Amino acid sequence: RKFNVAVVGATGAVGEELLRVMDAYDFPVNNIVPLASAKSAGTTVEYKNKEYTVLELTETAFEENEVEIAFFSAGGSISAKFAKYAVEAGAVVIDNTSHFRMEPNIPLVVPEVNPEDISKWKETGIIANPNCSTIQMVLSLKPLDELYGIKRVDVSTYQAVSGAGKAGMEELVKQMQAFFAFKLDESEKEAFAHQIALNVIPQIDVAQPNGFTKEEMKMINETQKIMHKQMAVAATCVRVPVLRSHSESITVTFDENVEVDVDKVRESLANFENVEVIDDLENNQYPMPIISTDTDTTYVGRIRKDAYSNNVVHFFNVADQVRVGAATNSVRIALKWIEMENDI
Ligand code: 11C
Repeated sequence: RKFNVAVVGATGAVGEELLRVMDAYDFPVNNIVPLASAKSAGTTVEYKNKEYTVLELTETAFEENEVEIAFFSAGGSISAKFAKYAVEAGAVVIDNTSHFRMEPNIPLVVPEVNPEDISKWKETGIIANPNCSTIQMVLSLKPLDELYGIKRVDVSTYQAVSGAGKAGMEELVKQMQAFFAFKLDESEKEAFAHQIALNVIPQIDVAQPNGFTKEEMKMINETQKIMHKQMAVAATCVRVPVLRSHSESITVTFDENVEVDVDKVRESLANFENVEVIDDLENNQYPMPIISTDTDTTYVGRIRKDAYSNNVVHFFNVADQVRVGAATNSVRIALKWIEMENDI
């Protein structure tokens, strides 16, 4: 069975990647329906060497094109307004924005971690795709929670500019070009509050009343929802001048009586689906953004036991923000949904 698939936000960084990932995964496509704002309508996108004209996103576009699976990646306000029309047309919505994530009756899914939650899609017709920095973190937390039981997670992120879409990537490239032309002007910035070239910015998204940022609260709340566990999480999210892979330094505190065996930690991570361990410090081997970029794998390394507490382990992980953190996770959700709900 093949499906009519809409991509809302087809001309954005994630939309374009969705088409590439669907192609790579041989997604069962009957027809591609690329949808975007009136400004982008009429342009074309490519899927499997065939051109598709981008259509304007309207209330009736899903019904008119008999859409069965709708990927949304055009910002929260677009999902808020248009997801219901896709659902009314009979489609399952896989939403890559933060708009529906914390609604109790909407599943928030990383298929390797909580595939069982997909079955809840029937209640609303919507499945939410988590925030990119949450996805790569829970992919490494799940095997460790199964191994020992996690009590607390402390994470600092090093997030790529792709998290701010094409505009973020263009801003870094422009500022680097200006730097090498001796013309870098600190005032020339739009995507970020400060110059990002040759800098790091310890703020992603807006401030919250508790002193955390919205991005940090997403990592806390989404992790608890996906893991079905009220584990303590503290996050510090930082933007770095990297193009499209997020990195994370993670400290996990297990239940009090646990004695961490680093070999077992390494083995459980290495055996987990779509996670790969690169961990040979003496030979300078560890995960880095240049390794994960353009891959569908979350890489983990620098695994070490805490020097003071037996129940604490530290490690570093990286993953491609546009793929693992967005497009690939959405496609994996859709493939799991097809498998679970369509007896294929
Ligand atoms: C960033 N994590 O790196 C953000 C981008 O909730 O889907 C993704 C925002 C989201 O800037």
